[in-house]
Amino acid sequence: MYTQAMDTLREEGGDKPALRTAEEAQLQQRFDNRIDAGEFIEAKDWMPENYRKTLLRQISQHAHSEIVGMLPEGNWITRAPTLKRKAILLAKVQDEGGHGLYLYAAAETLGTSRDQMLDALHSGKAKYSSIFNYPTLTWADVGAIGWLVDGAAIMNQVPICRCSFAPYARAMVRICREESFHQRQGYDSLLVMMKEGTEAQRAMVQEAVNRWWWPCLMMFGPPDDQSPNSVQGMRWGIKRVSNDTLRQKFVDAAMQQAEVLGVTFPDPDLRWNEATGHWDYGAIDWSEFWRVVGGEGPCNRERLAARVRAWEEGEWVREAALAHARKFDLKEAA
Ligand code: BYC
Repeated sequence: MYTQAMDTLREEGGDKPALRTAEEAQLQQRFDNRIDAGEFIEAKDWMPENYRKTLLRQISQHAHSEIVGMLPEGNWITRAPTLKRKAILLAKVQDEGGHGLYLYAAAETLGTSRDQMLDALHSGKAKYSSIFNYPTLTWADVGAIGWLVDGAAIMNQVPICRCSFAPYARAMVRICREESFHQRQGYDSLLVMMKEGTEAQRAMVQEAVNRWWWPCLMMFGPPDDQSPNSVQGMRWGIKRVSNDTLRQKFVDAAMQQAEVLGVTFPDPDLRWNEATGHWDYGAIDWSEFWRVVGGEGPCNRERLAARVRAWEEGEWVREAALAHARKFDLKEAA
């Protein structure tokens, strides 16, 4: 049932498919059967090279998103309005760092080291989510990120808990549990401002929601018919639900929550569709999405520079940790 089109072996430098050995063909068949049966693949199991590459592409991008995602909210830790909000924000940003580490560890099981992945991020080769290239201008942005960005992240990530690659699926179970609290804290923070705040605070919330809405819809990736990786990703059980389906589920859920909150979304075409049972929404500006993904978003340079600076300034910490580990090993060996 699963096409082998993407993982046909090619002779070095040529475009003629190389012949598979009988053993490789058998391994491939076993792998396909296991995917068909909905079994999980473990790191030590045989897998086609393109399955490994696809997973590495997605998991490293996901891990980088978590650690770059610490930056926009991290900017507000020193300016949180109360001790309670500061403690919540500190814990949330720290959780994102932890999520990055679970994911780097899952990617390492596929044979790429964390240093290699970080090199790719710092040199600008590796992608991370478009959403983190937008600025956090006011305190309401922190709530809007929690509600909308984490809300979109959960919508996308819950199906990954059933991803066919077990180390990624296991990491996602832990991540999703924490993400749901992240989303709730964001919603709660906005709710307090909307229900108990001043007129200026309500206006600040609405303004933040206006800025985050469209970029959040873009988080799910290009439309299904323009998503080059979807078909194979779904066949391999890496991706369980399509970009457009998840985007629609997100819009439907967000509309209900917006009503309770008392905010609107900046889209005159949002309309309940009796026939489909979903909210219709307006056209997404995909040229903006590709600009941001291509490095030309409002904060791409700032985010990358902050990551590189943190890496360089943290060198002495890595060296000290290694020296400590070496000393510990020597003591153990003595
Ligand atoms: N940003 O064929 P497609 C979070 C790229 S939230 C940048 O549909 P695929 C957090 C895509 O990589 C975010 N690039 O790809 C929340 C591909 O380029 P390459 C992290 C994007 O993989 C709060 C090209 O466009 N979540 O962590 O089938 C605080 C064509 O796309 C984006 C994840 O990463 C984008 N938004 O589907 C802190 C979830 N969308 O790679 C942290 C895991 C698409 O061929 N990832 N592209 O050069 C996924 O589920 C999938 O990779 C995607 C894309 C749905 C994102």
